[in-house]
Amino acid sequence: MLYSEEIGLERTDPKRWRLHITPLGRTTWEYLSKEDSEKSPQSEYVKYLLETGDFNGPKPDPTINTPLGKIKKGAEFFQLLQDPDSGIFPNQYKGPTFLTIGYLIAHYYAKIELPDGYKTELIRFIVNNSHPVDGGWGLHTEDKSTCFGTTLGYIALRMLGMPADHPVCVKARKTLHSLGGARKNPHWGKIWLAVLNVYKWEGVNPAPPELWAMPYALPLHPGRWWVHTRAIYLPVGIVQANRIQCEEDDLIRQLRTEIYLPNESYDTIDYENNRNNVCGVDLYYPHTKILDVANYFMSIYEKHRPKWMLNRMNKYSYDILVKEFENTEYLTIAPVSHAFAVIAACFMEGTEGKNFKKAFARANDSVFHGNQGMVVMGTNGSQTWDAAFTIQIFISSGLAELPQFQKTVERAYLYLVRNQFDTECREGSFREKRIGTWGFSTKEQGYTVSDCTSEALKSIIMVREHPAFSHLRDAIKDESLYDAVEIILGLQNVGSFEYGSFASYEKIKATTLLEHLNPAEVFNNIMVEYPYVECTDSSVLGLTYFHHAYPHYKPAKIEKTLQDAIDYILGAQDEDGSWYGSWGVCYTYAMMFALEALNSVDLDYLNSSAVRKACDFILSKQLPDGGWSESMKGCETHSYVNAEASQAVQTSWSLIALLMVGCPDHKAIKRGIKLLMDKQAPNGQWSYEGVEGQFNHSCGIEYPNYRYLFPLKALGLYIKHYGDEPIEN
Ligand code: LAN
Repeated sequence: MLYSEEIGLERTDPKRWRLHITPLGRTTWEYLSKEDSEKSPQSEYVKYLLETGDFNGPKPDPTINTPLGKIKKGAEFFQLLQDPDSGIFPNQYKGPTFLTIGYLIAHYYAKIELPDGYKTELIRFIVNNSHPVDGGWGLHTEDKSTCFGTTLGYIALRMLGMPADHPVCVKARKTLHSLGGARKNPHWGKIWLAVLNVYKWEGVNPAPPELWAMPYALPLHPGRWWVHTRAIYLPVGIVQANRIQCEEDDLIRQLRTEIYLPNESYDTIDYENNRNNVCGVDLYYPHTKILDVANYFMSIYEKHRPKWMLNRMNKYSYDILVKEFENTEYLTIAPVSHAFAVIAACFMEGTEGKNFKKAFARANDSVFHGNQGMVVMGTNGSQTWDAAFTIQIFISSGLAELPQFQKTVERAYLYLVRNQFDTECREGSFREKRIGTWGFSTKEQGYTVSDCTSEALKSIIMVREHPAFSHLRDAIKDESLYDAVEIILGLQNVGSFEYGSFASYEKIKATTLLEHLNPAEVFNNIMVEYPYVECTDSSVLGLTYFHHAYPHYKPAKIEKTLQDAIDYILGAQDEDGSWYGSWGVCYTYAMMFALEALNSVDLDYLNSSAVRKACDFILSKQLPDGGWSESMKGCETHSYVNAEASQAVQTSWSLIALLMVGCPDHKAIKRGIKLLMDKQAPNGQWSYEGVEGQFNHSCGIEYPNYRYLFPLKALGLYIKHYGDEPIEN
């Protein structure tokens, strides 16, 4: 039973929610009136997502005992989660707890009410994800309570209308006080507190917009930072330099008395001396002395910045922000930057301003409903990424041969075709060429991701080469694939320590020494791009597929790129045979990608000692029940840490890795397959067992479609190697 139900919290009627989806994959939730909801039926995937109780899953069949039987049942289930019109698999891409606050403060600042039903469901989500023991919140939903998470969770509940004497608030406040009170927030927390007008700007380390006006040649220029950090600090610069704050009202006055320790008072806190005062529990990555010195000088400068300079900097950085709006259909890269950008636009243009209105209209794109309630997600979805894996896995596991599964592939393919970028970014927005590539979610969001492009490219080639889909071959032209390839080739890093690798969104543009200036305190590796082994693996896969399909297209260049990438991957392998994964949990995730990439250039168990070492590592982690299970703790500690019990996703990743490279330990593999099959419910469903993804070494994020997709892939590979024999005890 959900905690919100246990304590009798109000909820909306799940049957009245509808999910609107555009052909470009934009998702927005609407709560209909009772009459309207009776007129329009709810789609199956919404019933599933909200657990309304009347989801018509496939007919359960407890007699299935072959891998192929399980694959078909699993695919039958998964198909129902696809929106037939757009081809996407909408899902609540949840985990981070620091995103809803921006959405709420942006509304509060602009004085605009939330849509119907949202408040009730946002409250439910926060309450359902509070820590079961102390009632606080962490950085992500499976974390221990932190000052950052608890402050933001508490304030969000209060802004959403929960009274301070509600038992949930009383408990959370107690935890917040035990963590030192709101004064102990890390940088991003302090910024939000200051914008809400419950903390003073003197107590926030500066992020001046002037940085943008420096010459680009300087390695420090924000245009060289990691795209997310850059996109956040651009509007933050405006918000902070202008000391933007919500108008004081009763709630704000009350919050000022609630979030600090009982013996502290909002008016007497020495804000300046609290700039670097961060709760020990939160402090993953304490900032450096260099940053302290830089902050010291920047804050002196800020105090004396002349008005004319401020106006000039406002204009200068707002011009760049407007370009970011235009490049992303007003979404900006993700919800943190979006909330700050909406506030900056409101300040610069007012609520009648054209850019403000357009940006505000996008506020609900990342808000997603689920059975636990509503939450602001890490991005506006995972549409492209999921579509690409669906295609690949439906084809590789043989499902695409069967007529009843072909529509799923077709729809996902057409989604990818529609969502390839076909315009360039505005001049002067510090963005690279993007025509021909794909992002993680939608075309509208507009940010090229190296591996998303490569996985999409690979999927498209797979469909075009498959006889069942010959009628769709011309939905995309060869030239459009060449565009993608050109950009992938250009994304390979050539610097000395990362030679041959691929980063996430762009080529590495500045030294990692910039990490010394990372002000965030709760995330590592956010200042610049880094080489990522998974991104490199996917790039290898995209390029090898392309190279086989188009052997005459720049073969020498592609072969050289592949060779360098493979050398990078081999060089990045740890002594014990493992690879550290940055975007999934953790070693298991990276091992799967790495071994598939190595296999695509014909390295396998027999001919490669690196592969054998990797297989030994994986086998050494198999649990007595035949499965695998890695905990997200290892992401922080950079070591393999077991989770409590075997998980279908982790087991699939390990099996895929072993099967890809022909690991000969049939017995071990078969035990894993057996566990995977046993975990499937008779109607084809696999249940959630633990967080699958992560970012910046500290934050967990769920990928709800992984538990359907990767088991299908593992089972499909098993059949290829060992046939479709029944697997009994
Ligand atoms: C994602 C999600 C997808 C992910 C993969 C494609 C899986 C990866 O291989 C490349 C990086 C990428 C695109 C990625 C980057 C960082 C994101 C956007 C996220 C983990 C989802 C949320 C996160 C974003 C930065 C959250 C906001 C927080 C900050 C620290 C800025």
